[in-house]
Amino acid sequence: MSTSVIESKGYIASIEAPFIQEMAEITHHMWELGWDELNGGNVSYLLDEEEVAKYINILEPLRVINLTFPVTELAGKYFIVTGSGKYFRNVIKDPEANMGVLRVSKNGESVEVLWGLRNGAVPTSELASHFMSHIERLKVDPTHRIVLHTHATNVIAMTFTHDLDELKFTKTLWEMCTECLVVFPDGVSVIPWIVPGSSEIGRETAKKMKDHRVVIWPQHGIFGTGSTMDSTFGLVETVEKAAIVYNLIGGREIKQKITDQQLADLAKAFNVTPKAGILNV
Ligand code: 2HA
Ligand code: ZN
Repeated sequence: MSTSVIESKGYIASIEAPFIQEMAEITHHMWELGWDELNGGNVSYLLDEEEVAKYINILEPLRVINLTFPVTELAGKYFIVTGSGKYFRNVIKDPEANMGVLRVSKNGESVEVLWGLRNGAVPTSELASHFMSHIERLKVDPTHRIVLHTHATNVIAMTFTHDLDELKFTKTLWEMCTECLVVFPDGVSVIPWIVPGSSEIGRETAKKMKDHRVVIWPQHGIFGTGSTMDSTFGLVETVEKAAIVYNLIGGREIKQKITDQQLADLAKAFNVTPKAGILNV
């Protein structure tokens, strides 16, 4: 934290912060895809203190919001998050009203709002799932930064007609497009239907995050995680693409498909290890 930032308070307009721009762009893009109707979807992005301090006054929090689920593991960490009840459609028009930059308090029991969430807005209703997922992903991947939840249309549709066993679900997705196994060799996980916004769905999602980057919420949507906005969105986009193909095929007769041996050959060629228990080779 340089003194010039403290003394001058001459912050470069916060709105120009690359992390605010990235959030505004991705929410707009997902809204355009039709995935985030109304207030559907939420994104959280773990930020470096130095990066935040370049654009935002980190010394004078605007207010404090208590958490119903303590997250001591995240104490002192900075996030930009979408706001509860806010529409992805509106983020790009007014980032400061629809998103917020937060710092988790030292005891992990509250967050300080440093920027945004104007007019008393609060962080996403799925903050429990986001924070608990960040905790688990950081344990297995120190480069982890992003949790992205969206109502990807075809993934939702697929959870009506496909078996929800996650090994079977993963295998079908791998079979739908050749790139899938290479993009998510770790597969996707699926939790049971649970009331959204609850700590319970947060805990169940986070349990899966110990060994998956993608968690599907049946009849609701998808959680994707990653180190960058590009890789996280790309992962979700690839799962959704496979689900589109699955739904396009519908119940029609399949005349040929990628065999297990071909999937194994693909994994070898691209040097990835397919999640165990799926391929019969
Ligand atoms: O309203 O997507 O899961 C935001 C949501 C809840
Ligand atoms: Zn949702």
